[in-house]
Formats: sequence, structure tokens, C-alpha cells
Amino acid sequence: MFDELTQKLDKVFRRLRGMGILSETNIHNALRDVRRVLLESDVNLKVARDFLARVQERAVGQEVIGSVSPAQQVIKIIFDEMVELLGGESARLLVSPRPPTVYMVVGLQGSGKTTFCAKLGLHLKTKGRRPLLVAADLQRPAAQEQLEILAESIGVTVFREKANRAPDACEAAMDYARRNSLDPVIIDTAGRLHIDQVLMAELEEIQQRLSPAEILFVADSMTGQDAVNSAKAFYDKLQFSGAILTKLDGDARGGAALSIRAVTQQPIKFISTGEKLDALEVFHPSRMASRILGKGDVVSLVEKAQEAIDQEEAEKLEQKLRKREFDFEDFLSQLRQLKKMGPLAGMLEMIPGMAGRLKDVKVDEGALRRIEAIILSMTLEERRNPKVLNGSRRRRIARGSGTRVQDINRLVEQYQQMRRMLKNFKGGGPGMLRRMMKAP
Ligand SMILES: Nc1nc2c(ncn2[C@@H]2O[C@H](COP(=O)(O)OP(=O)(O)O)[C@@H](O)[C@H]2O)c(=O)[nH]1
Ligand SMILES: [Mg+2]
Repeated sequence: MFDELTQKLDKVFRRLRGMGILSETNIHNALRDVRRVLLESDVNLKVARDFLARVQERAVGQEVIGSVSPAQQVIKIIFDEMVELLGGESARLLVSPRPPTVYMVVGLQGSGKTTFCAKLGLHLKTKGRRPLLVAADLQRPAAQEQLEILAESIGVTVFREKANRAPDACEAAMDYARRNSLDPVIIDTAGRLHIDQVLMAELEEIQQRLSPAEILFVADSMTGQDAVNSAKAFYDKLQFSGAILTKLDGDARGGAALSIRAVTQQPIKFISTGEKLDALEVFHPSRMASRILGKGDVVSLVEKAQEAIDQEEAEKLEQKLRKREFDFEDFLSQLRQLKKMGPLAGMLEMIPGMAGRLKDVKVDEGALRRIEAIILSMTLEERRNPKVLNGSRRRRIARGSGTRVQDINRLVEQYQQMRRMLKNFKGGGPGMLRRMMKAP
């Protein structure tokens, strides 16, 4: 994410730090370099100019603080201003006073709307909500099927009406949501390759008839300045209330996406960092700024880990381990804790100094998923007492989990190995489990 931008800024900062005492000219030159880097990364011209004018004003007029080097102070000012540029505080999703809350998702074709709708559905479901996904892209049956498949994979209800017009389908979806107590309603609208009057009129009609709590504009970070231009055009028509940046995992220059907030004055609410449905993050301006400036996102790393590792669970496990009762149920619950921490590569990237160096590292998340599927296909008895796993049970589990008998054998073997290890277990903890997650 923003690797190139980060590396280039790092170079400028290093030069700055090497200078010791800073003259006004030094600062001016450094900021000129920053400006060049921003423009090379596709940051909108006006946005970059305003940004640097603010930094310059503060940097030149600043008081000298004894313990902080002048270069550090300049970098801190750049950081602060970048946080402001990205919106200052992080913005939450709005909720309607009268349910169901409607989130209308708009954007150009291919920007990632349908994927985002499913991700948002999953995100809200995890928070205990019962979302409804609405396929309002009636022109393309394939688009509706895509949403259906995604919805099914995350266990979220999807509404697909044979209405002729999208606004009618959306209203039918609202009825359906009310009748079934589903909330919020997430509307996946049609996109076009270019801004198009007919589409805009349709979106405006949906907006008028459903009064959404939020219109969320989805911007593809890979499309450079086009993303900013389409954001402007959509904003003029629909006054969307939030933006979503997608495909930040790609190696786009990314600067255009950073300009969207400044150009529309609407907050960025989420970022999407992969095709998988859990690759969605709430957007935090200060964390994004520290990622861009190469400090690594330590804060969110810590937060993610805390969220995922349920302390109580860990203690219970430890007690079990001491008594050597560890069974496949515990194995599964540990596995889920690990999975909650999100894509492993994403986690590594948040460690300071790691960004950009991870391109070749592949974490085998498929293996984690396979293990989970296998354990889920076991009966409770089998999970608690793996000794009963004879040949026919193993064949049944393999069929049920879409794996091969060899995979089951390997997992059972690992489990047994682990139990043997546990005989010598002193302290330890989930770290040991993580080491075991290499196969099948
Ligand atoms: N790498 C990556 N691909 C994404 C992301 N979001 C969506 N995509 C992919 O982009 C393509 C278009 O997405 P889709 O949701 O169908 O876009 P829509 O036409 O706006 O509905 C699909 O192949 C998605 O898998 C993302 O954050 N990262
Ligand atoms: Mg779509």
C-alpha cells in the first residue's frame, strides 16, 4: 500500500534529517521535494499545493523545541497536516433513527461496489446486525448472480427481484427487510464505465425514494486522477456522504485516492485491501498517515491482536493444556482466533520497516481454511475424542470437507504430535499453535 510514495518520502526525510540546522531555504527545498513526490504519486495538483502551503507556513514559523530536532519537527508537521488532509478524525457509519438504515453504494463499473457491499454485509453481521444485500444492478444478470454468490458465502440474505426498474426493486427490498426485520439494507447499484445521465437519474430516484442514511461512493485507487474526477461528478449529483477506497493492495501510486477527501470534503469511511471478503478496514486518518510516512501501523496492529485474542479463552486453553485434554474443539477455537486477526500478510505489513518488503512472502491461508473445514466436518464426538476416527469416518470427513483422506490423516497426525508435545508442555500458549499451522 503506497509503497512507492512511502519510499520516496522516506528518502526526502532522510536527507532532511541529515542537515542538522535547518534554514528557511533547507525547509523550502525539502517541501519542494515532498511536493514533487506527491505529484508523482498522483495527488491532485491543487490538493498538493494547498497541503504544502499549510506545512510551509507552520514549519517556517515554528518555535524551536529543545529536545526535538528541527527535521523531526518538520516531519511531525507534515504528519499532522496529512492527518488533516485525510479527514482528521475517523468517521463512523451513520444510522437512521427509523430502521432499516439504508446504505446505497455507488460508483463506476469495476470500482469494487459489489465486493464492497458483501464486505460491508460481513462487517456488520460480525457486529451482530442482520443486513440485507440488494442486487439493484438490473441490467446485468451476472452482476446479481455475483452478489448472490458472495452473499451466500458469508451467510447474508440477498434480495433479488424480477422488477424492471431498479428503484422499484429497491422499494420491494425495503418491504422485504421490514417484514423480515433485516437491518441495514445495503444497495448494490449499477455502475457504468463512464458517468452517464440515465444512470445518474436512476440513482437520484433511488435516493429520493429510499432516503438512505449514507450514500457511499466507491473509488478504485488504481485509476489515478480518474477516481478524483468521477468522485467530483458523483458528488455534484448525489452529494454522497462517504467514500470507500478499494484496491489499496495493488501497487497503484495511490495519491489520487488521497485527494478524494480534500476534493469532495466527504470522509473516507473504509478501505478495501484485497479481493477476499474480510479485507476491509475502517479508515483511520492518523493510521493511514503513519503508514504513508513509513512509521508502520503499530497502533492498529496492537488493536487487531487484542481484538482477536480473547484473554479468557487463552486462559481456559492453558488450563486444558496443563491437564492435557486438548482436543479438536480447542484446536478449532484457536484457529478461529488466528483467523480473526485477518490476513496474515496484512498484519506483517503493519510492522514498522516491513512495508514494501513483503511482496514475495506467501502465507498459506488456504491451509488454515482447509483445517477448519475438516474439523467442522467432524461430529462432536470425533472432535472430543479423536481416537474414534477410523477409516470410514475419515472418508466421510474428507467428503464433507472437500479434502482428501490424506489431509485428514495428516491433521490427525499433527494433532497427535501436538498432544505428545503437550506432555512436556510448560507455559507456551498460542504461539505454539501458530507454528503448527503449516499443513495440511
Ligand atoms: N485486489 C483487489 N481487488 C478488488 C478489491 N475490491 C474489488 N476487487 C476486484 O475488482 C473487480 C471488480 O469488483 P466488483 O465488486 O465486481 O466491482 P463493481 O463493478 O463496482 O461491482 C473484481 O474482480 C473484484 O474481485 C480490492 O480491494 N482489491
Ligand atoms: Mg457490481
